[in-house]
Amino acid sequence: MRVDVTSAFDLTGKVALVTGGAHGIGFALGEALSLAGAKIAFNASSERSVTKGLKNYQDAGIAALGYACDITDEVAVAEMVDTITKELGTIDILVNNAGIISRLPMLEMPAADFKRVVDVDLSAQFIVAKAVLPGMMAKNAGKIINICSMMSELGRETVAGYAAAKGGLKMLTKNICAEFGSANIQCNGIGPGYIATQQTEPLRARQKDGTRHPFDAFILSKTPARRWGTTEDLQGPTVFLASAAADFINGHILYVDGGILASFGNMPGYK
Ligand code: NAP
Ligand code: GCO
Repeated sequence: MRVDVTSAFDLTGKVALVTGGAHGIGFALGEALSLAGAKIAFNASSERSVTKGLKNYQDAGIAALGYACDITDEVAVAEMVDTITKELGTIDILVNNAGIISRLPMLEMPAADFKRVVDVDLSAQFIVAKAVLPGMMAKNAGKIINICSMMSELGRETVAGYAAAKGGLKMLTKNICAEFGSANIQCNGIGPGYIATQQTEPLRARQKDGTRHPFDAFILSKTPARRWGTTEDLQGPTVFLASAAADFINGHILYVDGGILASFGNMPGYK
């Protein structure tokens, strides 16, 4: 049977929830899913951020609905999902995007820091997925996309909690695949490379002497594309994984990284 490739990417009639969707990567993914036809519900950690996010969607001509809750709060998440279901319908697509990072040498990192990052970047993704799965099971269809990271595969100095969480998120993705694939629910991950957002601003910041943070040159040297990624680079891959075109893809982490994971870098001086 020939696949109608034009309609395979159409998300018309679908309800998508994007956590952390007020700005940054989450906003870009909500925008993309909306452009593919989905109705957008986005989450943010506060009403203030929801208000900012609503303006961002409005400026983009998108009629999104915003819901404030701390995604580590299981009761609040259940209430948010219930409200979205009543106002928009059963959630068909979940993008588990919200996340934080703490950058400190491990010996200086309080255990509370480590725990909070794991709580938000891993445990909360479990909480939100667990809240939306019953609705997906009732429809015998659903898409969960977990936003992973280079740190789902690699470590680096100062990000112990973040790497532990994102590594765990890769395995949670595979576990949801294993446990719910028979209910026609596909759970995959997107692993962005280094993307120019608020979260990575400190790694690109101008120094007192006018040069950029040394990390900027480091990342450009490690990225075969020789550039930082943009949030737009993540839009097509997300629509793809949220669509019927990816119905037989499950438990996969799609790295959108300009080639970082494929290369351990070139000799100094090589372009
Ligand atoms: P960002 O600009 O810092 O945005 C993070 C979002 O998460 C914010 O919207 C924030 O909500 C939300 N959030 C944080 N804690 C929350 C909580 N407890 N409850 C609800 N929402 C919460 O980061 P970003 O660069 O867009 O990154 C988004 C995702 O991509 C994160 O999971 C990050 O780890 C991942 N990622 C980023 C990169 C990169 O290079 N930027 C690369 C790979 C993966 P508020 O708006 O309310 O603050
Ligand atoms: C860092 C960065 C990275 C990116 C991203 C890379 O401090 O190394 O913040 O962790 O956010 O996760 O994929």
